[in-house]
Amino acid sequence: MHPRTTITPELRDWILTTTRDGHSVVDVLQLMKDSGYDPRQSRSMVAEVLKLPLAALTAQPVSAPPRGQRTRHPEAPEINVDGHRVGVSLSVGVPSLRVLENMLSPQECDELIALAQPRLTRALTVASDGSNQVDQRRTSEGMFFGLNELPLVGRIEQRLATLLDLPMNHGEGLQILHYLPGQEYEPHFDWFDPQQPGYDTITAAGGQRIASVVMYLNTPELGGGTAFPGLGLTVTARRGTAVYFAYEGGDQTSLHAGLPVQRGEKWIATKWLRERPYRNPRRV
Ligand SMILES: O=C(O)CCC(=O)C(=O)O
Repeated sequence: MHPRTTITPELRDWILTTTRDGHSVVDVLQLMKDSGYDPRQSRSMVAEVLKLPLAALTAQPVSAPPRGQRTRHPEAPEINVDGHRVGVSLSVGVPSLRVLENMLSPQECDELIALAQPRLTRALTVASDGSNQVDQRRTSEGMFFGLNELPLVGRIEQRLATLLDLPMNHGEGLQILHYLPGQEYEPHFDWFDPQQPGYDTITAAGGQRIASVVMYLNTPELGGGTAFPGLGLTVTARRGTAVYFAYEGGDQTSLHAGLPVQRGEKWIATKWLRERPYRNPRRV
């Protein structure tokens, strides 16, 4: 027997809407846990609302998946993602890193650049208090698309979601960056430092970042690769290719940098993925 629970109409609606929106039962249980619900009671309530046998939920992990395994790390040399063929040309174990060929078609790259160009402003970084700041370490220009803002953006977001087995709404809006000669992004981590005062604000929606995908929209004439100093690895920026890497907060191996462009220009689209569904009210 499991404990008797009272399910309010609001909670019933929320469970139904959240699962219909594409969240897994594990997500729902985690969100309830984050809101202070007792995990045993949550399982009973979700089982009742979704008319599932309680045993099916008890068998599921209620806590987050093991470190570094929240996204699927693509393994096969070539993967058919909803009719689009993505190749894996390089794999690293720690951090989990893949170089993905043909992540975007040449047309998709050109369209993203054309759409972003009129909306570019100086790229910012997230300050320790959670605000956005101008930062000498990041000298490019950029812009954000809202989640699923345009059919093209939604199609790319869905491709990433399928490839990495993570619902689309765990992604922050797609960011486009433009670098000119000499511009760069000095070595940094994409995860947020739990010791920083703004950590709770930054992670209130979506939790910690868990993976990044940097997609190259053009091929700079020289320079502009993405370097991983701890691995002695530089991923060459080539149109349509991407580098995906997964990490946990505090993971030192994911240190990376956008190297200075030496000749030509560099365009990238970056997707940051969160541990839970993310929605930025300012951008979506
Ligand atoms: O420009 C690059 O190659 C890397 C970009 C990057 O690290 C970022 O946007 O977080």
